[in-house]
Amino acid sequence: MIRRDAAGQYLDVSRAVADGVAESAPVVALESTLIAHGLPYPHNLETVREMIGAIERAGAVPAVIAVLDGRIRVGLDAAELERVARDIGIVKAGARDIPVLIATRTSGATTVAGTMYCARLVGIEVFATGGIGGVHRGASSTFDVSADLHELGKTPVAVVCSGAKSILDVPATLEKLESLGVPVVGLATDRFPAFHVRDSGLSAPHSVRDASEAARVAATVLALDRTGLVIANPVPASDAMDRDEVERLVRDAERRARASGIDGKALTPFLLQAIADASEGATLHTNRALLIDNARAAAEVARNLAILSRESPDRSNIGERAH
Ligand code: PSU
Ligand code: MN
Repeated sequence: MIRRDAAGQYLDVSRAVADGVAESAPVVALESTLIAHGLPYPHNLETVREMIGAIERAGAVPAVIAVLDGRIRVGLDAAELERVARDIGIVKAGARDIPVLIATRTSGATTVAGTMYCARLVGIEVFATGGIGGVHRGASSTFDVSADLHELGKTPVAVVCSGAKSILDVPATLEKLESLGVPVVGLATDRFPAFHVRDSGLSAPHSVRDASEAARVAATVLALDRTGLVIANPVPASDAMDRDEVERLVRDAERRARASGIDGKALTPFLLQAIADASEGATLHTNRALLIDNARAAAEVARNLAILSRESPDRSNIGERAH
C-alpha cells in the first residue's frame, strides 16, 4: 500500500532550497514553462538567470522547479536550467501531468499550476512568474480556462505576477478568481495589471502599499490554509506597453491561431510568439522586464514573510488563544 503522504519519494530538493525552507529563510519558487515555452532561446536562459540574480540580490533563495526524468526537481542548477532552456521538445506540465511524467520517467516544464503544487509539497510559500493563466477569450464555447485558477483556489502559495496575460479575457479571469475564492491584491496599485500593460482597465479587488503589507496578507492567507493568493505587480512604467497597441497585436495573433487550428495547451505559447514577432521584439522586452521585476518583488515579499514567521512561529495554535 502506498502512503498518501508519500509525495516525498518523487522529490529531489537542492541543498540550498532544503536549508532555506528548514531555516524559514526567504525562498522564491520559479516556474519552468516560461523558460521552455514562454520565451525563445537564448532569451529564456538569460531571463531566468536575471530572475535568479534579482532574487539573490534581494536576499532570498531561488528555486526553479521542473520535472526531470520522472523526478520532481526543486532548485535546478545551472546545467539543468540550460537543459530546460534548450529542450524544445519538453512538455508543458500542469499539475495533472506530473504523476504521468513521474510514472513514465519523462521530463516536463511546470506551469503556474504545476509549480504551485510542487512548491507547496516542499513548503515554499512565495512564487514569482510573469502572468497567470486564466480564462481564454471564447472560453464560453471552448471551456479553455487555465488550471492555474483552480490551483490558486486550493493551494496556499502566494503568486507574484503582472496580473493576467492580455491574450486572455481579463474581466472573466477576475470573475473566475472571485468564484474560486482567491484573494487578489494590487501591489502599490489599485488597478489590475494585464502583463504588458500596467492597467487592464479594471480595478484590483484589493490593494496593498508595499511588499511588507503584501507579506502580511500572504501570512494570513497561508495561515488560513484555504487558497492561494495573487499579488499583482504592474510592469515597471519604463518598460510598459500601450493598451491599445497590445490589444491590436493580440487580436491579430488570435485570428492566426484560429486560422491555423491552434488550441489547448499550444495556444498560450503560440500567441506569445506571434505577438513577439509582430511587435518586432517589443513584447519580448516587456516580458523580460516584468519577469525580473516580479522576481525582485517576490523576494521582498518572501523576506518580509520570513520576518513575520520568526515573530510568530506557530501560526496555527488556536487552542492557546481561546477565551
Ligand atoms: N506567462 C508567461 N509565459 C508563459 C506562461 C505564463 O509570460 O509561458 C505560462 C505559465 O506557465 C502559465 C501557462 O501557467 O502559461 C498557462 O497556460 P494555460 O493557459 O495552457 O493553462
Ligand atoms: Mn488552456
